[in-house]
Amino acid sequence: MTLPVVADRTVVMGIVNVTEDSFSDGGRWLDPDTAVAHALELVRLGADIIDVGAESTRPGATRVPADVEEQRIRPVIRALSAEGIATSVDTMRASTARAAAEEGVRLINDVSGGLADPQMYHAMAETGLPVCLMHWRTEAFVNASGAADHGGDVVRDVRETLLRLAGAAEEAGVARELITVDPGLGFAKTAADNWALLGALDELCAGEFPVLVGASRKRFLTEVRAARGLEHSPLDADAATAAVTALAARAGAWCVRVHDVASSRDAADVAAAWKKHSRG
Ligand code: PMM
Repeated sequence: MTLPVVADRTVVMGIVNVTEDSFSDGGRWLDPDTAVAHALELVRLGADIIDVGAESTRPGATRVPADVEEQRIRPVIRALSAEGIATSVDTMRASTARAAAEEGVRLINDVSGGLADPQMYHAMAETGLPVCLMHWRTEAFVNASGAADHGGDVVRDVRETLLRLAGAAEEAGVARELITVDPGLGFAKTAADNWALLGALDELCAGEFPVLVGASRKRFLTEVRAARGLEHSPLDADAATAAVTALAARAGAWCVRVHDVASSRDAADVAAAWKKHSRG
């Protein structure tokens, strides 16, 4: 299997959370048929790949049992694979990653960077699938609340930690060209941490591994409107998300993971056209 890429454009990953409690769309796509229909609509609007997750990491969330996670994920990935649609599985469990691989998934997206389950790197290697390793400095891998100590330099911490995680994955047998990384915006990070990471995205994207950016509807983006006294629910943050997509694309991000695919695909296309026509 090869890494999902689109020539000259940032890949747009559409989110389908088959969960009860994700922070912006919890419960809406819990029924497999509804989840599949939503995914098909995201593809129509321009998604290149659909990220299917069954476990929320919102503040206050608790872990979903492994069997429930697997039961939620299997029918959705199976149906999308049958339609020829590329999927990724958002999971911290090796067993769920293996189940998703059986259903034809094209990428394993682990927000724990392979640390939550000691079997994960082996599962990644065995499936031969591309992987995304996300930075999340935490002890428990339960929910993303709180702010971790990043040693006074969050960019350095993220860069060094991701290289270490990638090294561990490689050691377990994951091919280097199948490894992608993610700074983990909003995962035990303050708004200032998130902005510092976005401000350093050029630098992060110039590193050895393709970079995925997951800013969609996160709290630090809702704060842009809150600062002006406007409505600022997660759903109000899609324009800010699309702005991040355009800038992330410009910085060289491989992929953006978003809820509102239409606006981010527009942004990715604009960034691609801009780059194509830029002089020098
Ligand atoms: N964020 C969430 C879930 N999965 N995966 C990656 N690779 N990067 C992210 O930033 C990320 C993720 C939380 O957002 P959601 O609850 O809306 O899916």
